[in-house]
Amino acid sequence: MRVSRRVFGIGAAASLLGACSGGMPQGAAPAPMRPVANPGYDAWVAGFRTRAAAKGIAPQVLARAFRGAGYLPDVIERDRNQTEFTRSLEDYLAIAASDERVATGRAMLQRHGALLGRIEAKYGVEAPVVCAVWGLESRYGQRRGDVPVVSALSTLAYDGRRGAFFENQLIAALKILQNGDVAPERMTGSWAGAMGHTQFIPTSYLAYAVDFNGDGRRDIWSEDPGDALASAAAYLSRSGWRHGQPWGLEVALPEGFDPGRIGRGKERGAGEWAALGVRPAAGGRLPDHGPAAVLAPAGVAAPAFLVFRNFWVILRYNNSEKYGLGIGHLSDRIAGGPPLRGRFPPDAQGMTLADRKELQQRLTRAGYDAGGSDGVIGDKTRAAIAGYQRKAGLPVTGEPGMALLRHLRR
Ligand SMILES: [Ca+2]
Repeated sequence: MRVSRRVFGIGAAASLLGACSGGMPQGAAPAPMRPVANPGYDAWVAGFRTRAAAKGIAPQVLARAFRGAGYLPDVIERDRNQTEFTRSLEDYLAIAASDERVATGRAMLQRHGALLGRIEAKYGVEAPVVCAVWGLESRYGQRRGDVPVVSALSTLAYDGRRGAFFENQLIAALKILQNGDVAPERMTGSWAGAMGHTQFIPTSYLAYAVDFNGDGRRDIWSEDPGDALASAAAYLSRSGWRHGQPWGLEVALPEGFDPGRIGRGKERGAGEWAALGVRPAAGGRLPDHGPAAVLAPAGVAAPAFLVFRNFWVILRYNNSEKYGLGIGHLSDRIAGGPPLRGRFPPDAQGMTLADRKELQQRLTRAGYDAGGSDGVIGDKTRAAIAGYQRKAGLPVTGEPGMALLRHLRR
């Protein structure tokens, strides 16, 4: 059964948003979502009960699942404001493979080495790759989500923007409850119903989740990450992952490389790419792992990648090239690899990543909370800029720029 999360469109996105120091206050967990009265929602639930019963959900399961459930306006608010789609590859990778996420990933690889080794032996997915999925999806279990899944999914199904999709997810969630894998009050997740350490949506859970520790329940919600990490490996394995093969690697494109050769569906062998002047960014010879595509999502003047079969397997988990590169690069870093060698060109404000980091560092030193210095300009950095501009008597725009950086350097 093929389960794509594309229609869903978040997956890593939700956790990345939460992890973005420049974009969100760090450490400050958002207030828990509370249901509000909504007669339209109540009428929808009444009709849904009939449809759910027709799909085999027992009345007592339905009754228990909806006890205390309700309409969550914050879920709709989140659904309408998904900035993740517009993040540049540079910002995305800066967040996905931040120093902190890499360091924690290396620590988790050590701490859970035995478990990850058993998972690799059973499913054939390398420990750093499973660790990277864990890191991107939930910050290694720190952001598993505390939104009640039945409330979230019923709110989105009632709202109707993608009503059929979310009603299907809601039915799947009720099947999970009916199976007895988890109690309703423990079935929490992201605002859009992605659950546990590896942020499975309910249909993915039904298709791929496994009971790795053998206690009779497929528990992806508990502190113990074993079932969840094995479930992610099972997902990749059944999507065609090949053990011992890399996802891809960063490459350097030759001067004048034809952009028409870039992208999925334009695969060539390593020898052909080498003949066209494509080289590993780290030097040496291109490895040969079968048909490979060149990707350069930020243009030929930015870091480029040669990707193999396993890259497209990652996209079965979450159908986004940025996500695939995020998982691939983070897994390489967790395994001890270096940062990207290529540089991204300056952004629309003429600033490089180094400029943006310096801006955040100088704002912090000047006493403003820029939300860290990851080089990603988010709400906190903009607020810090506005505060500095106000104090300095500059026009208050909240926008970064080289003139502002020069002002801070004085
Ligand atoms: Ca279990």
